[in-house]
Amino acid sequence: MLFASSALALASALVGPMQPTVRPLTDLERQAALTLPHPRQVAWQQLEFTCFVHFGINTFTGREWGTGHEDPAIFNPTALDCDQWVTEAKNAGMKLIMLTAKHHDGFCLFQSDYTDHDVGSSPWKEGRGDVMAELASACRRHGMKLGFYLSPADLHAIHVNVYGNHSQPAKSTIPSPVPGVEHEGPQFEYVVDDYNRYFLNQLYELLTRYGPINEVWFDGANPKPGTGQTYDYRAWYDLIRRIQPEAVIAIKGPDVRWCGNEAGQTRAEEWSVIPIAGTPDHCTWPDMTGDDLGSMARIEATLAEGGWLHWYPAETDTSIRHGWFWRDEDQHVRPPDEIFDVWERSVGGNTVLLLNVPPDRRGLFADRDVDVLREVGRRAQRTYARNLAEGAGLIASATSVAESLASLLDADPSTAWRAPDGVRSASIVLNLNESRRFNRVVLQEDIARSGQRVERFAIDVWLGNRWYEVAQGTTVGYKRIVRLPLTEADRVRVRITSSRVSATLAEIGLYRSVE
Ligand code: FUL
Repeated sequence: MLFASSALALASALVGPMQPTVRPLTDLERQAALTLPHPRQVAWQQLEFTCFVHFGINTFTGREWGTGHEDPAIFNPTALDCDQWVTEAKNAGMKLIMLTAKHHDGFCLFQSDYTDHDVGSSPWKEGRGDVMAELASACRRHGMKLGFYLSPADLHAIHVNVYGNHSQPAKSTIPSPVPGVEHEGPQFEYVVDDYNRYFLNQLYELLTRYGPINEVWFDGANPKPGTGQTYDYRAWYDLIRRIQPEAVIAIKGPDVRWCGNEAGQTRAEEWSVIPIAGTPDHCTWPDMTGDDLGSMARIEATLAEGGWLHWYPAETDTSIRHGWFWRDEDQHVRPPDEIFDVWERSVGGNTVLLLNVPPDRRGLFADRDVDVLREVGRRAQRTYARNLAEGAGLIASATSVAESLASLLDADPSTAWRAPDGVRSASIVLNLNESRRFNRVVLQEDIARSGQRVERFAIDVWLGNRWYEVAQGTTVGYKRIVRLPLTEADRVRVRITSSRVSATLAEIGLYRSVE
């Protein structure tokens, strides 16, 4: 259906010329616009689509949360092949794979010197296998980035009296000495209790043995709260920063925020500049599940109570299956339409999509999951292969203080068009030279240099002899994908109707979806 069809044309409004906003700049607004990401957060955001791999003891019991009493003998994948995971993830367009190195049950998919509850005690490869090592070398072979999830909650460690044992913090060397094991790498000292020492030693193993790590993932879930165990997050973060400073620390950490649900829902307005209570050094990174996390009103209220502004972008984590772990042949696998819808809303909603694909008992992505991944990758690739605005003539209502207008079509989000300070609304007209049919508009901001500024925008098309508004939106951030009915026009106008400090955009794209 073309946009020009009567129902939609009637519903759209005639849009008049832009009036520049003349509200004076406040310090708070400046502070919000000047809150910038760390380079490691920019690099992470540019990954766009990443893969979670839930695999472990639960794969062999059919449970979502294990008990910690499982016998390592049940872990025995018959055909584990990390090259298959990485190849399929790569074909889907994913740029990082993150393994559940240890889930809440405490069983480790890597060879740990600090526990027997690991792959070393399993029959898989006669106890000499290491899933993290196999994944790391497959990632190296295929140019994929690597991350790991190390569950803070650990039921097995409760059973062996390491977790929640009320031990006193003691000065501890990391890596702690182990009889018969030579440690050659750097050493660190922390004053920590038994579980935090165990956890730091495992972090050390994961951070030093498997090459570059780009994401470390901690959650707040705990199947057995109330043991009195506390986590020394500051020591954990310190160790990660010292060994792998490029790695973002996600969820229960300062670099990447949980989107707030596991269903793939996204916010209409997604800010990466977030007001937090107190300073980042003392923040405990609580779950943030509300609709409004970063409006100016919220910033004002939080900062009035002594809060801080922090670049804290969202990650949308959801599973391709019903449940995080592979369970059985009948387990529901979400169809490509649904996953592609999540992909467009999350990648195109200023978040990174972390899609979980759980290997089966063979240690392979199952055929049904692979089919979905391939189809999602095909649609994303084909839909967004060619910007139909390429070569368009550009006219802006405001002069530019950054690079020229041409940077809007140069496929490089690190070059941007930006109006002078105080000009918070502006419009950009694209003259396409000929009629083009499109149903996706992609907008981007240069987050590395201008942070996140756009608060509201609208899109108009020229039909006959006037502009019709076809879409409205709120935030843009790293990337906003606007979905429209199929529209045909030779002139398109992007109006930024409100922004912080100055209107800006780094990229504008027009695309047509491929079924
Ligand atoms: C949660 C865990 O409890 C789930 O089992 C799963 O790992 C999910 C990604 O994080 O906190």
